[in-house]
Amino acid sequence: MPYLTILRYPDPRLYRKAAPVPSVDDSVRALVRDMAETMYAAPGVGLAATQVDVLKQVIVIDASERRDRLLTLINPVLLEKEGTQYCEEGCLSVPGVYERVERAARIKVRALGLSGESFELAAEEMLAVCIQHEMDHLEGKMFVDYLSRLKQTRIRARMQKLLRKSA
Ligand code: K2U
Ligand code: ZN
Repeated sequence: MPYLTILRYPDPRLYRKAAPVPSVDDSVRALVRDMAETMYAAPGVGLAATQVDVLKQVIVIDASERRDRLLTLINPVLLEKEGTQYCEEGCLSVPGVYERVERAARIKVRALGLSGESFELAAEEMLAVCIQHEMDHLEGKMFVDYLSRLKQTRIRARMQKLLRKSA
């Protein structure tokens, strides 16, 4: 399967909410495979299905050093969050933009894995940031939405200029 196309901010499709996956079947596993290939090639640390124009609650993440530990979260639910941390974030849908965002320091999530099994995961530091970032994507929320209006305006103009250049 060729790499999936990643939607670019401020594409309105990035602001849609993803629907729960009714059953983790082969089509969902094929989507995960294609998303993972697209994420590794970008390269990125995570990718949400919304970013590839698929409104399913599916996230792939690989925050490992050797890029060999793929984490798949299907229908993720945030169970607990604690503390705060500030981390410089980027987004494959907003290339070249890195800004500090406040996130919960520690989280616990419940999700389904590739076999449809339910699991719980406690995360902190970068993994917690990435999971919150990707779960926002499933809600149709972008990390730039946490920034000032002025910064959002400047980033929007920069992305539209980038789009005109590549057209
Ligand atoms: O959602 C995405 O576009 C993937 C992000 C995930 C991410 C967001 C914030 C912090 C870490 C990961 C991309 O991986 S953006 C590239 C990146 C990688 C590491 C750190 C910052 C940005
Ligand atoms: Zn993102």
